[in-house]
Amino acid sequence: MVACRRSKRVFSGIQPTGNLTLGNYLGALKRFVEIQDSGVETIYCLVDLHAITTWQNPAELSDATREAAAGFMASGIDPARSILFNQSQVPAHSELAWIFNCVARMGWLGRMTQFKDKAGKNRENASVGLFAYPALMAADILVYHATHVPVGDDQKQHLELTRDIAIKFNNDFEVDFFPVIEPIIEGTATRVMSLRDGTKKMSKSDPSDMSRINLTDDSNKIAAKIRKAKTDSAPVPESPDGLVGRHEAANLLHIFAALSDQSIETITSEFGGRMFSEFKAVLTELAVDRIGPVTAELNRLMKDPAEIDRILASGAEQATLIAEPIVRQTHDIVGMIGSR
Ligand code: AQP
Repeated sequence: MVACRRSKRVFSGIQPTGNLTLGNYLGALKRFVEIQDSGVETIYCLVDLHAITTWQNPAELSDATREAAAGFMASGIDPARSILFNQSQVPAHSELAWIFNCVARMGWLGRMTQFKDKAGKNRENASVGLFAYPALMAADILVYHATHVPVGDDQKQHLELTRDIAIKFNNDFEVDFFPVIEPIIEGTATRVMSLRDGTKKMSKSDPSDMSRINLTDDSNKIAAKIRKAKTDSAPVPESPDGLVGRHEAANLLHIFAALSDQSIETITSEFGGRMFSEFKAVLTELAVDRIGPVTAELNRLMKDPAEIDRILASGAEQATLIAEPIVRQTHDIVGMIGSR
C-alpha cells in the first residue's frame, strides 16, 4: 500500500484572465499571504492552462500572467517563502489531469455550476477543456499532495469534486495515495459581489469595468466606482439582520469589513443609521488606503518583466521537484511502465 503524506501543504491558483479584482484579493490573495506568513508550506500558481478553456489572445495572456504574478507579489507573496509559478511550465499538472479525466465521471462534471454558467446556452460550442476544468484543478492540487486549499466561495463545488476524485482513485487502485483535501473558505469576503448587481459575483471577465475594482485602478477610478456602486435608498442598518434582501448594501459593508479586518457586526454598529453616500466616502478612503500601495508595487514590478519571468521559472523548477515524483508514483500505481 502506498501511503499519502499527512503534513500540511497549501496549494491555490488564480487564472491570468485579466486584471486581478478586489474579489480575487479579498477572497483569495489576502488569505494566501496570511497563510504564507503563518509559516505553512505554500504553493501558488497562475493557472494559464485553465485560462485557455475560454479564448485568450496570446499576447494578452502573457501580459496577464506577468501582471497576476506582480499582483501576487505586490499583495505580499514572497517567492523566497512561497513557490510561485505558472502552471504550463510544470507538465506534471497536465499529465495527472489526463489520469483524472479517466477517474472523474461525466455526470460529476456535468453538475458543475461554473461550467453551466460559463458555457451558457451554447454548450455545444464550449471547449472540452471548459468541461474538464475541474479535473485539471484536482490535478493542480493533488500533484503536490496538498492538504489545504484556500479559495473563494465560488470554488467550493470544484473542491468537493477534488475530494471525490482522490477518494475514487484511492478506492479503485486500493491505495491511500492522494490526500482528501480540506477547503479553506474563511473571512467576511468569501464572495465579493459586482458593484452593479449585488446578486452577481465580482469577476475579471464581467464586460462592465464599473462592476469591479481592479488592483490596477488608481485612486480616482476606485472613488468613481464606489461612488457609482448600486445601493438602495435606506440607510446603513443597525445590525446585520437589516441586510437581508439588500444585496448591494450587504456587499459594500462586507467589503468594508474585509478591508478593515473587522466583523460585519462592528461595521453595522459603527455606521448604522448613516446614509450610504456618507458610508461610501469612508469606504473609498479605506479602499484607496489598502489597495493604493498594492497598485504602486504592482506597477513597479511590471517595469521589469524579465525579472518576473525569472521568478516564475525558478518557482516552476521547485514545483517540478515535488510534482514529478508524485506523477511517477501515480503511473506505477496505475500500471504504466516507465524509467524516469
Ligand atoms: N468575487 C469574488 N469574491 C471572492 N473570491 C473570489 N475569487 C474570484 N472572484 C471572487 C477567488 O479568486 C480565486 C481565483 O479565481 P479565478 O481567477 O481562478 O477564477 P474565478 O473564480 O472564475 O474568478 P473570476 O474573477 O470570476 O475570473 P474569470 O472572470 O476569468 O472567470 C479563487 O479562489 C476564487 O474563489
